[in-house]
Amino acid sequence: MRIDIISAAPNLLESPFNHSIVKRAKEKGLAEIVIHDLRTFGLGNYKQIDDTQFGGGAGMVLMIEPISKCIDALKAERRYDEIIYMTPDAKTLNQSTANTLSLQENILILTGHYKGVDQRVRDMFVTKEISIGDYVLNGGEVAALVMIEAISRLIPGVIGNPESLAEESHNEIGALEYPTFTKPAQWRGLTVPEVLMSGNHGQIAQWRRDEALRRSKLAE
Ligand code: 6GU
Repeated sequence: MRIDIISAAPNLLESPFNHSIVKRAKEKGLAEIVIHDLRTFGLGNYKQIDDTQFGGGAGMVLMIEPISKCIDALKAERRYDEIIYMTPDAKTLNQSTANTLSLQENILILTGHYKGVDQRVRDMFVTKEISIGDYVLNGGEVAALVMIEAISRLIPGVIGNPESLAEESHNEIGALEYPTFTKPAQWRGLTVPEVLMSGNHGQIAQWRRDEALRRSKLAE
């Protein structure tokens, strides 16, 4: 899978891609992530990328021309399955969306800054708009990182044991994960549920289902 990101703050993005699960996906040749500095496509000597909005009002708006130049150049190289605009005024990312995106070949992510982008960018280029929750971040970069981490670990082959994906929180049954324990069995008087040390796999599975459901109810 190839992920292109267009950003006005590219240095915010670089470090996380060289660590963690995203790094693993890159090293295995399963994900390629390319960051494009919007400023490179800026207008004039000052490489302008934003301007005040028509009609007045606070905040600068990212202009359509630098963005269109960048997107046109990328689209000339390959076909994109989705062109995603990260914005708080969109549908919230969930596990199902992450799953769908993890199966795509090429996605292009546009991260907004300041007061957003010229609406015509959204109308002309963007095929999907995604938020990561009901709060406002200063730019879409951190939101893009969150989404890319959620996607990367789902790309087939990135995680060694796919069972851990099927079992984890927020998969299709909607139940949260069951509680987990490791050694020591006793720690400052706190013990581990007896059933987990019983060796009875049927009872263990039943206990885990019950606990997962109990947690899901508590989280509702
Ligand atoms: Cl995608 N962008 C910004 N700027 N703020 C957000 C967001 C995105 N998702 C939640 N808050």
